[in-house]
Amino acid sequence: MNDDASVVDVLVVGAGFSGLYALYRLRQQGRVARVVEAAGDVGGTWFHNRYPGARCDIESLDYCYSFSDELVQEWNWTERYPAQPEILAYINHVADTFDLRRDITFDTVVTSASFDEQANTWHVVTDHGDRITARYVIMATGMLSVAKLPEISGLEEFTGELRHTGDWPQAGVDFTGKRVGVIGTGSSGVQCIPQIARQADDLTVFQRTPHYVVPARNHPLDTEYVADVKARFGEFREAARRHPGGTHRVIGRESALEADPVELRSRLEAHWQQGGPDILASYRDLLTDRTANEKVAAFVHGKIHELVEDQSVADALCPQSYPFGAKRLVLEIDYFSTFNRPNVHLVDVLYTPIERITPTGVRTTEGHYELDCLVLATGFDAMTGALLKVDFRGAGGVSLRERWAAGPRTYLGLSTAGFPNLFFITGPGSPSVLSNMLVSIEQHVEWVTEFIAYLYKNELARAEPSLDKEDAWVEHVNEVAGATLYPTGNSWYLGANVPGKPRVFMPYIGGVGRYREICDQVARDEYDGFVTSAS
Ligand code: FAD
Ligand code: N01
Repeated sequence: MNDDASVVDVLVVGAGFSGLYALYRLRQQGRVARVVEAAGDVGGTWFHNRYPGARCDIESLDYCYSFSDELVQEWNWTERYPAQPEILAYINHVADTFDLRRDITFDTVVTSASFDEQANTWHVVTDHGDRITARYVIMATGMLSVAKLPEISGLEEFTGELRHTGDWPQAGVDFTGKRVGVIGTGSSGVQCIPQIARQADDLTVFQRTPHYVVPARNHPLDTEYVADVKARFGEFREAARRHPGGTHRVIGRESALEADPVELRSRLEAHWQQGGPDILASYRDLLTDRTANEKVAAFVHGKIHELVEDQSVADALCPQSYPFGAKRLVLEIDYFSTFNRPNVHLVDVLYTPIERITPTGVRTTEGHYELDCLVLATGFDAMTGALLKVDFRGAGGVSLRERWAAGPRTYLGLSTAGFPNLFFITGPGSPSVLSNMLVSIEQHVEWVTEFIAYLYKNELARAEPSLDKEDAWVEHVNEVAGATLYPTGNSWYLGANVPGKPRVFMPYIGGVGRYREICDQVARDEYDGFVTSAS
């Protein structure tokens, strides 16, 4: 990093979808901005998660930027659910088109940041010892960017190839002729297992909790459909902005409790055939009423038993311990049929727990599995992981880790009291991971950069949320979550996958459209809830 870069108006951490758009907007506003990125290039999630089968579960025409009509018109998505290489190519295209790389420092990790109350600036330090002074810091560090290793002893002793899906090598991994093990059957596991099974000699899947999995029914996009959406893209995206999930999912108004059994089955079957996550919204009460939820759960269990030949394996693949949709619903391509292959074995480690990793494989209470490669599809320290990896010291030297010891506390998911001039993109307390992230990212980046422009225009040097507004928002986020079945899911939404992490439901379930209205109203009310000052 050169000296000119060490004093900036705004430091953006992370060069995924969020950080790139933040840089674009800040430049447009004439701000001196710099992005620092741990990876060697742009892409964020789509740079790091290159495992075979990695793919989006939001449709491509929704999962893209809308800020530039030229970009919308010139880029042609090829599939309903784009695969990782296509998404990464898109992000690279964006970085090239808008010449973004010249303001990004790669291969550099922000490690600490302390707020200087005299100067109202952040002093930021990187792992290379760079020191950057910034009036504002935008954390575009991702909600799913800190790979989580499982708490299993002996991991470091494994002498074969050990890989985490969230930190996949750029050169790829060749499984040909190998005995492979996969630990984890969430979205990443479900996506990579069929691909690895095709290549490897032998695949053992170590499953602790089965996830609810429904068909993706991915397909090439029809060019006429793409042309039609592009012709009315403004209106198309506006509908997503006002939608609870930031998509175009049709939300059922009826109750599953009142539905005639034949009608219920035919509606769920239609969703199953159409593929995608919309089955979650097939009835209005699936995520609020246990009995309604059990109807769709029973339907999915039936499908698993049809698709998997060995009925004891089918039984093991049926989730029983939490409601349908309370953990992120997973889309599959050839997942269930993979368990019909002779080279694939399911080990139910709920009943025969993993005791340890050995130099040559995995030992469960039942036996030892010899492996050449072990793939950890074990998820992420989600939502707070990347934020708390940085040693933030706010006003009065208070540590963010200490302030959030009982769980993250934010106002609107955008900012936290006591840490002035610090903003989060899709942070805890916002719709974030429960939404189409591209809609939420654009909304947050636009809101934060507008706020920064407002602060400069009004010669204000410091802004942070008031404690009472923050408390009220946290209470609201909890209250809305408490009215649903989500908190019963023992998921990473709650931090349940990280031992010792406080159990707090982190994303805001109130809906993307409603949330946008709240944020817009706050801005119209001269950033109500933020305490600002000139010096
Ligand atoms: P990220 O893409 O995570 O980028 C953050 C960047 O910050 C990373 O490159 C990281 O290296 C960098 N960084 C973090 N900490 C530091 C630090 N201290 N110093 C320097 N750099 C740092 N969302 C959807 O809406 N639909 C999907 O279908 C979908 N699929 C997904 C599939 C996978 C495999 C995963 C893991 C996530 C998926 N998501 C999906 C969520 C996805 O994370 C977001 O959609 C989006 O890509 C997030 O972009 P971002 O820029 O906010 O964060
Ligand atoms: O991680 P996960 P992920 N022993 O936390 C298991 C997004 N995403 O990377 O449930 C044995 O969901 C764990 O078991 P259990 C998406 O938002 C999207 O798959 O804790 N098993 C679980 O099965 C997603 O939700 C896509 O019992 C252990 C698995 O590891 C999020 O990222 C694709 C274990 C972790 O599942 C995270 O998904 C990929 C242990 N010690 C990711 N520790 C799309 O398709 C953990 N597990 C869009």
